Order: sequence, then C-alpha cells, then structure tokens
Amino acid sequence: MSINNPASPIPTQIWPSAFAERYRAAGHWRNETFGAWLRERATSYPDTVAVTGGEQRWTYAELDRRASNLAAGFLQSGLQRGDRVLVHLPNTPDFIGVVMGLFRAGLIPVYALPAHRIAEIAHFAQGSGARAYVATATHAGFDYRVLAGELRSRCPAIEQVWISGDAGAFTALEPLYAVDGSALPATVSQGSDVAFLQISGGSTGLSKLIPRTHDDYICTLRESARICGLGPESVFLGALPIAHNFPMSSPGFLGTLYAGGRVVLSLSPDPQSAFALIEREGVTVTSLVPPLLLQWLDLAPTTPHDLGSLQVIQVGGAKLSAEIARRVRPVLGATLQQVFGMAEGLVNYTRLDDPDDLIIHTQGRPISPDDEILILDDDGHPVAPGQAGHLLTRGPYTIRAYHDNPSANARSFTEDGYYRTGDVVRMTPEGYLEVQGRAGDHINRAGEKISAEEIEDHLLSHPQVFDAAVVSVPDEYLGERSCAFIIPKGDRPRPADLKKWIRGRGIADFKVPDQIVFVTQFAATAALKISRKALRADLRAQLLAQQAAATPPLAAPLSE
Ligand code: OOB
Repeated sequence: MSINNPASPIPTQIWPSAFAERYRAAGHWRNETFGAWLRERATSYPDTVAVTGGEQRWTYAELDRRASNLAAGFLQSGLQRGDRVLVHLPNTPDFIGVVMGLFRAGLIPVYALPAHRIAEIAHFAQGSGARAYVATATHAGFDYRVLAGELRSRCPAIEQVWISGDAGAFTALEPLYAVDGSALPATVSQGSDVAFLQISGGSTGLSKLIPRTHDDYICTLRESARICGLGPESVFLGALPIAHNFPMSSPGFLGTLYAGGRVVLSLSPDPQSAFALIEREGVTVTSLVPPLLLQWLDLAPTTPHDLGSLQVIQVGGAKLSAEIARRVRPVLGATLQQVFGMAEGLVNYTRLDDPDDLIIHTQGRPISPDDEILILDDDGHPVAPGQAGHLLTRGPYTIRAYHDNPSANARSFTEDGYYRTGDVVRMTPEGYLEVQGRAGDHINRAGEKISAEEIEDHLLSHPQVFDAAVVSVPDEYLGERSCAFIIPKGDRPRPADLKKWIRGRGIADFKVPDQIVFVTQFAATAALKISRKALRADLRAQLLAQQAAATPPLAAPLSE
C-alpha cells in the first residue's frame, strides 16, 4: 500500500477562483488531459508516425498502446495515482513512452536532465517524495545504474527502479511494454490536476520543483504550436535534452504531438548527428541554445547534408546576440524565432511573420493576451515606457507557487500572485521584450542555469577552502562561464584537483567552475555583513577590470 510521505504532499497548483474562471471562460483551459488527447490523436490518425529515435519508429497508435501498457505495468508494481516518479532518460522514444505512460496512470513524472548526478537526483527525490526512478543504463559514458544504487541507499523511499537497456541488478523497463493495458481508461486525470513536476533553473540554492497542471501546460502547447505554425506535416527535431522545458513544450516534442506532427530524437545535439537526421527525416523545425546555433552556423556551409527542409530555427534559453541572429536566414535558409521562456511559465516568441528588426533584436512577446507583464524599478514602481526593469508576470500558464517550499514562495511571488522572474528587461513600443540581464546571482552557461550559492556550498565543504564566491563572467562562446574565487585554508589546492573533487560530489558537469581564482581575502568582507550578492558583484567587477587591462584593444583608437 502506498503511504505518501506527509512531508511531501501530492503536488497541487492553485489559482484564485476568479482567475481560474477567467482562464476557462477565455478558452485557455479546456479540461484537456495528456492521456485523453493522446488517445484522440491515436484514433484520428493511428498510422501516422509520431516518434522516431535510433532505429525505432512509433505510430500514434503504437505510442498510445505503449503508454497504456507501461501505465498498467507501473500500477501493477504497486504505484498509486498521484505518486511521483523520477524520469532520468536521454532523448530516446522511451522518454516519450514513459511520460505518456505515467500520465495515463495518473502518476506524476519529475523530470531530471541527463547531466544531473546523484546530488541533484537525491534532492529531487526527497523534495518530490518520489517512490520510483526510471533511468537509462548508460548514456554519454555515464552509468546510471551506479547512480540508481546510490539513490536507493540514500533515499529508501525509492522502492522501484526501472532501467531502459541492460538493467543489471535492477528491473528492466522493456517487459512493461508487454503488460496488457488495453482495459485502462484514456485518462484518470482532470485538467486541473498537476501533470508533472518540472525543475527550476535554481537561481538561489538548489533547484525548486514546479508543479504544472494539464490545463495550464496544454494551453501553452496549443498556443505555441499555433504561433510556430505546427501541423500534421511538421517534423520537429529534439536535439537539446527534451527533459528541458524549451524542447519539451515551446512547442517542443509535446507541442508537435499535440499538433499531430512527427518527433525526431537525436541523442546528441552536435551538428554532425543533427544534420544527418535533418536530411534523412525532412526536419522542418528545431530548438537550439545560442552556443549550439553558433556550431550549426559554422558547419552548415560545408556539410554534405541537405538542410533544405528546415523552415524554422528557434533559439532561446540564453540571450542571442543580434550579430549571430542576423546570420540564421542566409546560412541555414530558415526563419529565426527567438524564444524567451522559463519553466515556471511565461514564454515569449518572435512571430514568424515579424519584421526582421524585431526577430533579430528582441526576445519576442508573450504567448497569451492574458499574460500580465510588469516591469518595475528597484522600489517596485513601474518604469517609464522603454526603460529597463525587473520582469514580473502572472497568467494562465505561470505557476503561483513552487511545490512544498514556503520560503522560496515568499521570495518568488508577490502577494497578488505575480512571479518575480529575476530577469531585467525592457519593452519596445511594439510590446516586445528585450532581455538585458539577470538581477539574481546565477550563471546562464549556454542556457544551463547554475546557482552561485549551490556551488559555493559544495566548495565550502572542501577541507582546504576557507571561503568561496562564484560569479558569472562573459564568455564569447558560452554566453557566460563560471568563475570561483577561493580563499584557501592552509595549503592552496590545485585547481584541477579542486575541480575533480567537486565533480566527485555528484553534481552535473556543467556546474563545475570553469575558472578558479585564488585570493587571500575578499576586500568587501572588510565591511562586515556585506551581502553575498554585493560580494559577488564586487569580485566580478574586479575580474572584468583586470581582464580589460590585460587585453589590448582590438584596434588603436583613431586620433582626432
Ligand atoms: C528556459 O527555461 P529555464 O527555466 O531553464 O530558464 C529561464 C531563464 C529565464 O528567466 C532567463 O533568465 C533565461 O532563462 N532565458 C533567456 C532566454 N530564454 C531564457 N535569457 C535571454 N534570452 C532568452 N531567449 O530557458 C526556457 C524555457 C522555455 C522556453 C525557452 C527557454
């Protein structure tokens, strides 16, 4: 029998009733559920291919059948409706089969990125009260079965582990596809139920869990698919990890399935693999982060592959420079769409028929006329039109609270339900947003968000680290990279050893500091009680000043 951990109640997401009524009346929320729409698509076009990955090709009917069978298998194991299941899979058809199976059973997936390691996975398991873990055997040189073993010993609440591929000591996922799920209903959920937990970029401390309902998420899928012109003829390439909100829903693989299109999955985002798939599958649309776009732009002119099917390249997750944006159409022959979104909700798009100027220079405008946007100064007053300020938002698909996290909720939401995004933006006269930067202390490394605080905590537990401050540094390729300032305790550790050690703490590789700078003291700490935020800003400014002094200007200024 399932005993839900009282410390982690079944996730909910509640909008005040006046807002819920408004969103229903406006047609944003239609009481659709994932289980029901998959069945509906499978009935309307059973033989159309829904998903391809590796050698596998699943039609809509097959995906629907596989989802039912997995759902039956999950429930047979003793999991019960509302239980949370950690999903730690790379871009394979199994990812889609598993999440659709969980939806059908009324189980709640918790999405982890393939790059996450035991420290993050244990945190998600504890925070969500998960009872099961589904992972792949190995991917990109990492053995997830070893992680599963550690997870079981750290988190005894994880009763089930299913492994896709060679399961070793654990239970194989594959046989669950053979359980007969044909008697299960298409859905056991209501539109207002939480469908899954997404993870936050983690701007302060560890990642928070984001409960998204069927109603609110399907609202973004429907509208995103429309804005991006998706239909049954669309072929979406999942090159970024599809557990991330952007390739999942903006419109991503879920929006593509919602529109009846075909999803092509690539295990690697690199241009060689992606270009071959574009040619083979006739890919029409994909989503990229800026550094990946740069690689694609570099290789496209000399690739032997025909990229002529590409119609739209979406770029988001981090700021795209206008110089690079300008190269998309001439080099890749496709329309650029900038996407500025967040796992908490709000997503902005440039529209496909916008003038070039907006497509190149802005990060788009919100999906919905009911997305409310505030741009406020430091004192909480609206800025003058066109000025930069803090972006706050609420709307039909932006959460009102994180899961089971009162202190984060108090920080991140205003009393009247606006989410403080932490982004600094300005609005153009056309109502489009231009992202200027972040107010908070996180590093946006090629679209992966790293919390300075989280990494400092890891560094501080090293015996030779007295104090540590982690800051972002502009990087031509990554957008931002991380730099850790360390005051050593006794002998100074070697940077390579320190990096190895922090990796050994079991965190995602992208969080390991790119650069380590040893200092004898933090000048700012002289002022006692200085905030970490001010300290980081101070260290960052010093580093930038040093770099500027060390780098000669590219050209001598012209004398007048
Ligand atoms: C997406 O989601 P998250 O949750 O990983 O990160 C959200 C944050 C934003 O608050 C912003 O700081 C940054 O990522 N960001 C951008 C951006 N798109 C996201 N900064 C500048 N320009 C952009 N285009 O990253 C995400 C979720 C859904 C769709 C697209 C991206």
